[in-house]
Amino acid sequence: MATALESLMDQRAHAFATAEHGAFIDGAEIAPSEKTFSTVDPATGEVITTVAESEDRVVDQAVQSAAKAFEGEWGSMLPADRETALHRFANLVEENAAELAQYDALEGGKPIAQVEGVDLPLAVEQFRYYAGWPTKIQGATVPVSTPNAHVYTRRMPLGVVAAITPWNFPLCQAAIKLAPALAAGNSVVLKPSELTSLSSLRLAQLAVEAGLPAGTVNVVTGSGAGTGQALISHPLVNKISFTGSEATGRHLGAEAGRSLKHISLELGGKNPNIIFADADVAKAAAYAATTAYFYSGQVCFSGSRLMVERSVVDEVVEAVKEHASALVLGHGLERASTMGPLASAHHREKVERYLNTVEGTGGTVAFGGSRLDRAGFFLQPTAVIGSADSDPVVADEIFGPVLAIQPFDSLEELIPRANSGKYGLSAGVWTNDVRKAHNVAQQLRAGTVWVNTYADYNAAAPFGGTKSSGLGKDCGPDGLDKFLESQTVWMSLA
Ligand code: TXE
Repeated sequence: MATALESLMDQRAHAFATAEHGAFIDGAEIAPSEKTFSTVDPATGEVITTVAESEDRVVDQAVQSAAKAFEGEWGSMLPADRETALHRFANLVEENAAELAQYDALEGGKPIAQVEGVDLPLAVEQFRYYAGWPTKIQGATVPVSTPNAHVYTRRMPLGVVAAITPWNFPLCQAAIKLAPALAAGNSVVLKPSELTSLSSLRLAQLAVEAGLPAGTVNVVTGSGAGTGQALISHPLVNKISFTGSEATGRHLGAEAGRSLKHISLELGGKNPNIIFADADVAKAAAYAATTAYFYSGQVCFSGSRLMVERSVVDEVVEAVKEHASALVLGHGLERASTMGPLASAHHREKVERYLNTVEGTGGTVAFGGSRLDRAGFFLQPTAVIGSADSDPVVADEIFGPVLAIQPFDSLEELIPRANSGKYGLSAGVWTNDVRKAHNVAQQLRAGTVWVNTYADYNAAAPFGGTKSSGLGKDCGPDGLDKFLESQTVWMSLA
């Protein structure tokens, strides 16, 4: 196994990936604690290495280190110097992109070409975009109706941020949290998913190399219930920034309520991608397939619910099937792969449980639905058709390569159906009628609507959900704002 991996990775990345790892605190990785867990290559099921399950005392050490940086060198750094440090950080992520990409391709089972082409540029873009902000964070003078008063506000960082990330975009999600949190002047303790620790640990090394003072970025590895829980309940943590499941998001929200911490949540989605008959159907179908199977459907804004005007359903299903059959399923580190495995054995079983409900509830598996006859947690690209809006395969976030296709007959019928789910993260609309496009976009309860495109993402454009998809936006000024708070100063001029 070691030999097979060796041939797929460069020497440096292989050595880092297969070394034992501990938490990263105060500028360096510490020796792994007594309690460790194994990380697994999802494309083979084999163990990659062991990583520390950071206990309460290690989490405390990381939070204390972040608090010290916030109250010390990092917190007092001039805005222009913070910008310079963040630009250096962005440059280092870019310079080390080829290495970083290997960690997410290995642990996440993601096709390496896609990690290099999508995740890494998005991560660099986050650091570059937010690196420009520190010198532009401004308060305001306030026109109060009080005689002889001069009132102004200052925008201030929150302090120590707990950043908790999932396994589907490990490096990218770390960047989406670190870049605005640091630009605002906070320090961070990052807890990556226990499935994907490597890129976050390497990112912390690059932060130090970029000149961020020790303790500004710390990483605690470990489980959600152990390490994660210790982090979110630590009294010195003032803000929780979370991306992950709805269930964990609700749990963290309750914890934030108990201890009065700031919180932002980017949770799941079941995103209606709507194709009208007057659209460029071939283009719409190609995008529909791409977004449904990209990273095996393990994307919060995956176009996992495809609603198609009835007259073009057959054409769309045929085109999606053709695209699916052209996908090359394989190890993330093999360049020919265009679709990888699911993230874990446990997760594949969950996806399969959804598939098992289809036939009993009136739906049909149009194609796919089986495991591959090989090691690893692979599942064929799959489509189901004919399931009702309330069926689990349509209503729930499956987070797998399972596209639920549903015909519709009229605009009047479509809107309430598309809005019927509990999520409201994103949606797609395909039509050549510009009035219809705007009308539908405005009626959809979704944080982002893409028209005649899908899944575009940029650090400058706010992204985040309504309803059960979360609280607060990533990206753009909104993404920065949630890491700041106002202080109001009243001064008497009498
Ligand atoms: O998520 P969890 P899981 C959805 C998707 C997927 C499902 C489960 O539907 O099938 O969630 O994935 C940490 N205190 N999304 O189980 O458990 C955990 O260690 C502190 C959508 O991986 O929410 C990890 O770092 N932290 C999503 C992170 O939370 C805790 C992306 C996410 O894990 C914790 C991923 C606790 N008590 C999954 N419990 C998206 N929005 O893109 C867990 N964690």
